[in-house]
Amino acid sequence: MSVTKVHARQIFDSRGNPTVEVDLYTDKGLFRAAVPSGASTGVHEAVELRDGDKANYMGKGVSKAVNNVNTVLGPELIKSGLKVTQQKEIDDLLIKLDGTPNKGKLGANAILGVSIACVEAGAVEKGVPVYQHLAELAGVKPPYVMPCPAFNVINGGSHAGNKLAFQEFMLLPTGASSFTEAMKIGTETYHTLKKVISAKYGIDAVNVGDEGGFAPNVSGAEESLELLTEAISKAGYEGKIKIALDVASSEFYKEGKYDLDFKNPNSDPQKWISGTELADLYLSYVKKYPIVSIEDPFDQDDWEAWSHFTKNSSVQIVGDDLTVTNPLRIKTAIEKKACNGLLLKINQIGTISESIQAAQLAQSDGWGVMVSHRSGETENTIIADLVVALGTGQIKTGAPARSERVAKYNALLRIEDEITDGVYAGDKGLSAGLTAPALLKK
Ligand code: 2PG
Ligand code: MG
Repeated sequence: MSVTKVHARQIFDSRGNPTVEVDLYTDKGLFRAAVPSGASTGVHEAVELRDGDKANYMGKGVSKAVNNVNTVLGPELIKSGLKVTQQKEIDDLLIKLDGTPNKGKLGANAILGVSIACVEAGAVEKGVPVYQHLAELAGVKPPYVMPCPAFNVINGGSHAGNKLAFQEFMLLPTGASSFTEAMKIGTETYHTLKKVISAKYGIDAVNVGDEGGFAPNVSGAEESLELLTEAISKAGYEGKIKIALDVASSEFYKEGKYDLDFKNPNSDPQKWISGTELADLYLSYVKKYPIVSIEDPFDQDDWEAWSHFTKNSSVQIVGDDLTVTNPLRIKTAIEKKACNGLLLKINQIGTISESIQAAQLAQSDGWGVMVSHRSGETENTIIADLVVALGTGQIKTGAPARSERVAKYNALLRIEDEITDGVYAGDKGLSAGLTAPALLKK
């Protein structure tokens, strides 16, 4: 069946900023999608169209993007007569209607809302779950792989009002036997961490950041890693939980150096460190702590530092701001051997078909692929379906707290409950340096 009506409106994300919601109708009913939004956005991401009118919503209104759905994308989609199951053709049409390389005319936020709503409608049209529809679109066959969750339990960087420069400290229950057990391990350790932090720093240190992780005023990464280690051991999960970092270092790259005190307006430029010094820090952490993955260790255009580090490290090195889910940037990263993991964010590229293409391009070079939320989220859970569909075995969608984060984890619990022949990824989705890009589907 084809689309009979499309209507977009402005709603709000988890940070209280406006975002786009799309209602799409077929004769099977209403299908609704909402679009997430980042804070530490890469400069090469597709354009999130904001009104820019400072008098309203601090310039963050999305009435233009909403209008683009209501007056261009929706009417043209209806006119095309495409069936909702023809996702690739639909996404190609949306891309063509925009006509720019970065979706700057109509907005990636407008386009993605329509793209997701079509996936939802397509699944119902076929009478299958969304993850199955997506797997069919991607050409991935069962058995389904349940991902290892990456719980972001300590928040820093641009996501928290503490001094910590590194943005995310994540717990990966790789030693669980199922996604359900991973949730048990993750939540118990999260609550244990809360006790550890409040005993050390007082109860005001357990306030949470944008992604539901704690945001204590620790002095730096090492102190955070110590807190994680203590919580893991107190919770009784030593060996079952590995650690991943998202440094989001583009946020503190200044004049060719890295400023670990970037939230201090009086930061001393003498103390900013080079890429090589930062790499040495990472290597010392990897030696001391069970770290298996480091995201955005260097600035989004500091290619040389990336290639050098990836060559010399034994853990998964994930491109986020570097690769922005964009096949062109991923190709360059493959050529330069800049990383061996992709962070997959659907709103960085703007359609579901291009997101699938990005994942498969990365996998073709043996990379790991971690499907990801944004720091500004909604109750939409499409990424839970997407990670199962792609079978990449890794998802990060915040701490196991705050409903916009837990909505995705809960969706995965439902999927695990439903599928009978699924397998839990554990650490098999992680690519590890040049040695073990263990693609689950191979
Ligand atoms: C990241 C994300 C999500 P943001 O850097 O990986 O955790 O943050 O959405 O702010 O870019
Ligand atoms: Mg990131």
